[in-house]
Amino acid sequence: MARPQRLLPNLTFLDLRPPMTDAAQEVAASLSAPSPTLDPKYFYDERGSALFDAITRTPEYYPTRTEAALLAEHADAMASELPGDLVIAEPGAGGCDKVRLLLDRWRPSGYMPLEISRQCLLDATRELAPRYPSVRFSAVCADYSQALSFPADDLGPARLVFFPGSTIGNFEPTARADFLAGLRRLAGDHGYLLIGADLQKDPARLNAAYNDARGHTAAFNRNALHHLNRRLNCGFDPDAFEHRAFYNESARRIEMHLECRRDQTISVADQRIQLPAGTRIHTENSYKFTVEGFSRELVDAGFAPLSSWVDEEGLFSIHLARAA
Ligand code: AVI
Repeated sequence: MARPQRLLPNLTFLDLRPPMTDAAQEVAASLSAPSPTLDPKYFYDERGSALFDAITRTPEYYPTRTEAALLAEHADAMASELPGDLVIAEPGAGGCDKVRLLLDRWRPSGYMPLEISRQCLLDATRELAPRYPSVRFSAVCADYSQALSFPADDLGPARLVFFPGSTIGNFEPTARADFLAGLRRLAGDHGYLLIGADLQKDPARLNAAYNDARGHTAAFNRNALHHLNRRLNCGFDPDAFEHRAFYNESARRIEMHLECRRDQTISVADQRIQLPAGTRIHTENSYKFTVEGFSRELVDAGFAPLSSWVDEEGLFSIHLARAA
């Protein structure tokens, strides 16, 4: 069993060595399926993360700034429903940006970011820990499945699992139910969950958010192909793909696709895969919720909803629940 290393007086680092997936096999299988797909995780190399950051600052992409405003406005009301002594656990914490507001306002006794990118986790926590000397930082390098089976500490302070950004909307319904049940395990029997969920709304508003005028979302979508070219030498011509993003009203989700404008043959894992002009590679779904529907999903996962907060325009929701 790996042991935590002390990096700073208030920072430990535990490396669970997330297993490497066989990207070549995975990509070959998903691209040669009758309806080709790519896992959205391939958006995120260094450039993809920078492009996502740029998306969050566009006027059209409302979720990030709406959620941040809700957290700032209601942080005290949230704290009033929580025990005084808390450890915040954040799976997929990335650069630990969104938690800063909670660290400032709540001064929890501990913060445990769980993140697959070792470098990103080390950089973020080395920068953050000295600013909050009263907070114990326990950084854990882990993939989602390791993060969700990280043992709950039922003897210590209550654990609040923080999962912002409506990333939950990027899971398919069955995987989402499993993931929420995993968040319940991570929270433990005395724990809590604070989670963001983007709401159903006028399709025009949603379509604009995923087709920003500056073209950052289109570049982000195509970046999956640049990333795979670099990593697996696939030979995509990314400029020959059109970004397509639209709200599918019956499935209540934004779909993102890359549509091939001309015939292409790419190669991966010793396979050559034909992509005739007009082929669409489905790259992402982003499900949109209602407050009531999402609360039901929380109940199904073993949580008791406590409160939810929605902005005045009804764009985005934040839910606080405790372990049932
Ligand atoms: C990370 N996730 C919540 C974003 C979303 O809105 O589903 C990813 C994204 N895709 C295109 N724009 C943003």
